[in-house]
Amino acid sequence: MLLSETAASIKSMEIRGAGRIARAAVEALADYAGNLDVSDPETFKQEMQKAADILTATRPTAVSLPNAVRSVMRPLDSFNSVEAARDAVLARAAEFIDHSEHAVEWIAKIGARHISDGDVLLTHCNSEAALGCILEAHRQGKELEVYATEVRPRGQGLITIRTLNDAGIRTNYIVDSAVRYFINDVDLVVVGADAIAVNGAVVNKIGTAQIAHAAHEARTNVIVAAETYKFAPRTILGELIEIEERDTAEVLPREVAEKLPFVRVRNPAFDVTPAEYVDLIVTEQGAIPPGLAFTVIRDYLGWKIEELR
Ligand code: RUB
Repeated sequence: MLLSETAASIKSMEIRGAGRIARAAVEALADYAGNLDVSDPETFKQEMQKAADILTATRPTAVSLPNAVRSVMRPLDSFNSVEAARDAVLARAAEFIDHSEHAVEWIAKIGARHISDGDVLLTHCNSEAALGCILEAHRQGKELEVYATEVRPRGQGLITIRTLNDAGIRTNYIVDSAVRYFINDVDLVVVGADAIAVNGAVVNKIGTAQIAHAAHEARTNVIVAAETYKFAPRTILGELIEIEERDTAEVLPREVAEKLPFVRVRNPAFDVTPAEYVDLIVTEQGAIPPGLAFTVIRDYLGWKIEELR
């Protein structure tokens, strides 16, 4: 069944990156809705909610996931037949996937405007949106060089350098801790996001905050490429974004850790970059300073403070 397979693949990171996670979850929900054999709309809604809960529990930090699920589930309250509810879910799912794919293309076009001919860029982790900007700038004929980090412990930098290499972009592959050593050679940092809080703070792969700090110190600009569905509505209420801590065996093999009883291995997958270290957030609706995060949550995600009380 696509639902449990997708949930397992997201959890194991076979499907990863906030945008891809959101699209895979929506596809799984649509498939589940298409095959759900129940006769009354209330049961349909309850079963869909259970499926949605399974998907949203897979990775807690990527806000794209609950935002995507919510946008597909939203029409379910207003139908009194299973067929109508099913059609609505399928239509919303198709709409979300189409929007998401176009959003990445728009972000690439808008982001590329902020990349100049001759720029040396630095990117961290493997972000479809961030790489989209770099690839688009390259397609436009801008001469670029990129520093790409390794991304301990899961090594997503390898996916990034393969993509950059395939595009023929001159790339330097460095360990995460070499960022400050090279930061003065870098003109612009381009990263993605798993979540953006109402105050403009950006949650992305662990290490992003250190990179942004080094960039801030070196007066190197930092741009974040993120679809509007990565903005976290519930941060309006002061809710914090949960940072996923993954299996410690990703960092240190269990047989080594077992012999070190006084050592506790920690493995947070994401960190929070304060808004003051971010110069621009490139969304599919345009590039905004982080201070305008609330307007995205209100105008594009449709969340109003008065409805959240
Ligand atoms: C991926 C990561 C990416 C964002 C944005 O972390 O931090 O920078 O998800 O990616 P992980 P995209 O590998 O743990 O999923 O732009 O592709 O949505």
